[in-house]
Amino acid sequence: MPDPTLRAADVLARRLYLAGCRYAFGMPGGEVLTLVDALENAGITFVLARHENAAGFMAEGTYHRTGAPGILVSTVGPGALNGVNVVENARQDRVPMVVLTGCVDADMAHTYTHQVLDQPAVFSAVTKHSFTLSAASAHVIADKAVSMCMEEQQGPVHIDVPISVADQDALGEGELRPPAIPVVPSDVVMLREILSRAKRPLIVAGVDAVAQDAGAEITAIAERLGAPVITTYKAKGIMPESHKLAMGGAGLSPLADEILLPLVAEADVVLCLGYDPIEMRAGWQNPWDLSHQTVIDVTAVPNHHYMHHASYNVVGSCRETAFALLPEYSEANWPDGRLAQVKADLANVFAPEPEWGPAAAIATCQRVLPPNTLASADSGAHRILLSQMWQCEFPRALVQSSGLCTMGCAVPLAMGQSIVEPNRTVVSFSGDAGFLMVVGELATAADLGLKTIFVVFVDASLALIELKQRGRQMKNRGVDFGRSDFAAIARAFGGAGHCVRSTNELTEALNTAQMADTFTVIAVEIEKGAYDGRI
Ligand SMILES: Cc1ncc(C[n+]2csc(CCOP(=O)(O)OP(=O)(O)O)c2C)c(N)n1
Ligand SMILES: [Mg+2]
Repeated sequence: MPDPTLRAADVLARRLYLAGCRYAFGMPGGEVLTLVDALENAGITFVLARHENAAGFMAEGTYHRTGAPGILVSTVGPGALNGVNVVENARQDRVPMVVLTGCVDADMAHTYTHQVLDQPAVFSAVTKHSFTLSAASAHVIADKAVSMCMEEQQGPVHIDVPISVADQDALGEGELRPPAIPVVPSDVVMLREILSRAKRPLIVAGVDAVAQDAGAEITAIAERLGAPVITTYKAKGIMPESHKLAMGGAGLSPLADEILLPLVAEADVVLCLGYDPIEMRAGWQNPWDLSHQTVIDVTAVPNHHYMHHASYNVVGSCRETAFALLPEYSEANWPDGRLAQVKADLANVFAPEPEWGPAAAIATCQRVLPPNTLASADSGAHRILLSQMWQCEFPRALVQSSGLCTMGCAVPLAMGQSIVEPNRTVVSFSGDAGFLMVVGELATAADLGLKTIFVVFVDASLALIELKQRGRQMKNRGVDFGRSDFAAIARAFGGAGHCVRSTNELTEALNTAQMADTFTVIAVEIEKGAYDGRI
């Protein structure tokens, strides 16, 4: 619960105290008076030095004897700049230091310039990270600053503190979240025991598991535990999706979340392997409750995302860790049929339309194209449906931009794969707007003699954005556009083109495309609003 008596500066000061800091050094100006007050209230002695640079070296001195980060306090403008030398020294000498500078409020900076300069830009160059304090996130910023400056390689972190923010009530949680416990190799035995004893273990795998090629290890540990595996879109296929323990991909579909998040909530132990929530929507912010669930997070890098927290955090190779964690026995005991039910529910909500539509088209492509097909997806409504439906039997079977979600990636991603494997079936799936962003690359496909199949979902709409606009009861503006003749465009660039409006026509077009000696564009004509209720 928020504590109404705490100012943002108090939250910051208390977190520094918890990190073991007992001294702060600097020279105050009017802009940091609240900060100095808060530090002293928290039990941190403020030492007045005669120059900010010397203050920074005194702070470093305390670090050498206590192990806690040094604290440097400088006021706006000249005070902040006087500290730059020692801050860069801390970066080069791996000294954990929290650098607090006063600054004018953002609104004021538009009409007031005295002593004002871009302090975050200055300190970004000489620190591991520069934050600007906000009242709502003071506890998060304080926690991140402390952990980031202490992580390897240790160094300085900067927090710019606007005058009025320091005084504002801290709106966020007054309590500080317990940090995940970093795990040392000897803890592996204890974690293996936790996994062995789990009654309902569950695995979440993400992009770093793919980058580290951890498919075999993940499949082995899932099978040993009888644990269902949910992946991000990037990690689809890390374990064959036809496997009875594979629950498919998740991330952007509220429909899938309705089925998968309850399963996560039922788990008693969650093992995250290379799972980076950068791909996930808001439903995956803190999807578990650490008061009664144990979460073991095996990550490539320390957690700076704060999308979720874990009970234990192993920073390192998820492949080697998964191998090391493989338990000898398992007490797992998911209720009979529960996992099969989840798979059935997912198949049901993402079932193809009986006649025609984007889901019927996706199902047809998967049925007709060979099992070793390489697919890519663009950004938009079609991509969410595709990612939920497309069954991947091996890693990288479906590639896409799911962290940044940029349009215009599917066509060139597919072309790059066709260049390396010219005789393999490679298919890209794009929306009509995303395809038009990169349509000129068809000329490159022609130059290179690629036989890539480009499927375009033609709905004359930025469907995903139109859905959101309608969902907010807003007028239809800037989301509709004309239908282009994509088959004719393909022919104009020297490829083959088909325009299809039924599963039969699509089947025929796919078969022809696989025998063609040029690239093929297949325009899948669908209605506006075709994704309603389907993603
Ligand atoms: C480069 C870029 N610009 C804008 C967006 C925002 N955006 C996400 S989906 C989308 C609509 C894409 O329309 P379309 O390619 O026709 O796909 P559909 O949603 O209709 O399936 C837009 C504009 C984005 N993700 N990337
Ligand atoms: Mg579209």
